[in-house]
Amino acid sequence: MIKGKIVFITGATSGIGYATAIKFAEEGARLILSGRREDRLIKMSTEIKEKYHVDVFTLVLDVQKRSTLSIMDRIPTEWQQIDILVNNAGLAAGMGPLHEGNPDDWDQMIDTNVKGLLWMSRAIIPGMVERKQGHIINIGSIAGKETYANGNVYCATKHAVDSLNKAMRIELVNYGIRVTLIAPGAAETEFSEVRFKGNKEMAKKVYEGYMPLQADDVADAIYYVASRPDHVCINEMIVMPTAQANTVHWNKR
Ligand code: NDP
Ligand code: 8X3
Repeated sequence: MIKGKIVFITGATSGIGYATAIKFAEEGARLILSGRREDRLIKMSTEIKEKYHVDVFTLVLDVQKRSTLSIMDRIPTEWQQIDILVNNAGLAAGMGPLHEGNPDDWDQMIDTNVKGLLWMSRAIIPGMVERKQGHIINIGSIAGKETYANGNVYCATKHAVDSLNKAMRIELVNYGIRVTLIAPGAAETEFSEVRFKGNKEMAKKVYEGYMPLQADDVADAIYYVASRPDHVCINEMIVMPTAQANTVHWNKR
């Protein structure tokens, strides 16, 4: 039962995070939505409140910042009992061989995908431990299960998410807290536009010749794992486009 639960989604301003916010709003959750783009947060908060009549609290948050560790100080008391944390904020920056890589891109991916997830988890999980209740849903990737050419550092960050997901489950099992990894394949969001630094042509090519996942498909998977009975934990879910067998084999027209 999701109605009334407090769900904290990072990276809610776009793609999978945005679709997840809508999905949980449809089911009556109370939403804490965060991201760096305040204008988007304000717009989506207004729309969600009007359309779904649920409570929304927004937080402008750059998860790269170590100050994320004190995020609870920015959350009003009535919002502090977080039931579900969706560690979704993430990105790929650039694509190319490691020996030609841009260290600024590496910093951004490591600081967002790995350290951001750590700051968030360190800040939110203690409350769940105290209450002996909660669900952490980490958004990994097929890139955390396999490594593909020119994806080196992005793949490494998602492998780290995979590993941290396992660590959390082991360390939280005694507290009745569920931990789930959602590992999607190619999903058509702003992901590739971000990866290729705003180059829309290159981004479009990633999704040509087959039907990629849509953000809603991944949001459905997130909602599915969150809405199982309390005694059921889906440890991991790999969600792929039917046309993508793995990071190498595709059925493209
Ligand atoms: P989008 O680019 O559409 O969305 C990414 C979200 O992350 C945005 O809301 C963005 O918000 C947020 N974000 C990025 N950096 C930061 C930051 N430093 N602090 C806070 N928020 C941040 O991509 P997706 O929806 O596709 O990506 C969501 C997650 O899914 C990522 O972790 C990605 O790695 C993963 N994923 C994506 C796949 C795909 O093919 N699309 C496949 C597998 C996994 P803002 O810019 O406002 O901060
Ligand atoms: C995003 C999917 O295959 O482009 O995590 O790395 S992929």
